Amino acid sequence: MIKKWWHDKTAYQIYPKSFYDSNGDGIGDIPGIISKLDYLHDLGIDIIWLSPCYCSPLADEGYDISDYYKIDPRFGTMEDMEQLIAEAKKRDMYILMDLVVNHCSDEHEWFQKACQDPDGKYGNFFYLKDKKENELPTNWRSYFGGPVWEDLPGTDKQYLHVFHKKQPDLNWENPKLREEVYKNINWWLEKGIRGFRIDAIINIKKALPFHNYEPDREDGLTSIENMLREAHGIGEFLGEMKNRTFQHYDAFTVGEVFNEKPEEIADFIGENGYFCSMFDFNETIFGGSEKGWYDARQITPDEYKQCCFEAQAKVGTIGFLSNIIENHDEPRGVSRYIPEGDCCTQSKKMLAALNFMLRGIPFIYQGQELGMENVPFTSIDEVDDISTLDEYKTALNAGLSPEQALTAVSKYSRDNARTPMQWTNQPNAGFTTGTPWLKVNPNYTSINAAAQQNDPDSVRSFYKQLIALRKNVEYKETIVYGILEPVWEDRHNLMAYYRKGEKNILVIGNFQKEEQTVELPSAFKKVLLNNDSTFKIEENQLFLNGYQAVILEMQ
Ligand code: TEU
Ligand code: CA
Repeated sequence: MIKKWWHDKTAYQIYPKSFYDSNGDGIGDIPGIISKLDYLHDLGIDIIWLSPCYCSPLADEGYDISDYYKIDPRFGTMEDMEQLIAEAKKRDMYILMDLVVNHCSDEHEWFQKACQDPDGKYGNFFYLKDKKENELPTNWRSYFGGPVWEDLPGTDKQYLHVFHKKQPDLNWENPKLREEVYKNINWWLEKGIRGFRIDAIINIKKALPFHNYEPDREDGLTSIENMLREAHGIGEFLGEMKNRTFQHYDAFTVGEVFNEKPEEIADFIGENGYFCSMFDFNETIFGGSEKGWYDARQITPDEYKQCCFEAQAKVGTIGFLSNIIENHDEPRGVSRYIPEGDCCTQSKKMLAALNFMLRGIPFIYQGQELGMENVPFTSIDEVDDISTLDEYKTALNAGLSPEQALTAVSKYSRDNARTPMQWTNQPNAGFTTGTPWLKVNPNYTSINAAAQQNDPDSVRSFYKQLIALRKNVEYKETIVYGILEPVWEDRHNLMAYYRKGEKNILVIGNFQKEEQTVELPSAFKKVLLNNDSTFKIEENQLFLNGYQAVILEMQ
């Protein structure tokens, strides 16, 4: 395997709006990020992925871009961005931007021009269809609810949007559109960013010609996934994009890829893949229901383990997954994967160890290193996220009471991850001196960075140790490149695996509050990390306290 600069890195996702507000307007911003670079550097972070901070009406919080070449004034200026890149570089850190090119904003100039002249150049940047009375071009349901078709203002046409109506899909079949995308990517890479996280990219290839699919809900519509399953040939776009852009800059790219088929993994993330890496979403999609969030099923520890191992087995040594516990689209992992009532410092550290030591690139989402938890929403009015609002409606339509619907969507709300970062126990968690754009989780008085930074037993300190272990010259080779081999796969509430390479590392997590004992397959050499104050071993019998996790170097 050819070694790449990004293989041994640890990445951190920043959701700029909620990270740190430097000027008191209640919105996080780039100067705020700059002022926290030392915090991230101290944690051991190498790569920072910024969720979008381009000009945007923020209908989908920045994933609706109205100008790909400008920073939204709410987040700062281009000079701020340049300074961020430079300051990161000084600390040997790299910036990734979010590449959102399945769609733009309906306030983008291209879309405005398409409205003015739908038959002209820019009309062909989008998917437009003639409007018919009482009939939509297709019965596809958008990811955020309702049909994917909307009237193109001032015309007798309709446009396609697989996400929100303020996010018109870009027509990748049009080479002129693709040229514009590549130009933009190269422009940013020239500026010194080191790569991209690539948003919703599997949606760029549509099954042509458009047609209806079997409805799967009472609204008569059908999930977009039914169309995507039939869409073939995305590789032509992705290969071209890579050749025209990323490849020339040795950029690090992580695709937001769902539903790839096993035989496509090498095409996506093999040595010559379209991307360097892609996220493992196996755990996050588990238990999902076609009906909506209200019908989703909670994952158990055994299922969590299976999901991780399944993804690892699929990829093997073909490439590198990017492993996450959460992101800005997901609830907080500690609230989701740790059984209810058991969420505590110890179990949070266990989850961290089990996920972090998987083969792949670890991505930490802001606040994850503090063990930030889901938010107790008391009213749907506290929710900003369009996806949650739609799922709430879906739950009501299915007959749930408003209270039940709120409880159901609260579990999965994207806003769980979007509340302001908890810096201190001061008002608004020290995130802003003004009024935060989104409610702060009331538990900031106990869960915050200031309290954890100098506490050797904090969740943050544990993350710091995990990152340090990944960088440790003695173990690095094994942690980065070693193969992963599950152990005791059938043991209930126990997740354990080897990382084998130059060294032999065994990761074990007792995924329950009760103790359990395991018989080590060989003698151990050294305890590399332990989230518990005790380490009890007799002969080769290892006694694990509830939610104890250990990382051992084996003979
Ligand atoms: O998400 C893409 C996506 O396919 C979904 O998983 C989405 O997160 C889910 O439907 C929400 O409940 C990406 C971004 O990560 C997300 O924030 C954006 O909203 C979306 O694309 C559109 O740009
Ligand atoms: Ca601000």
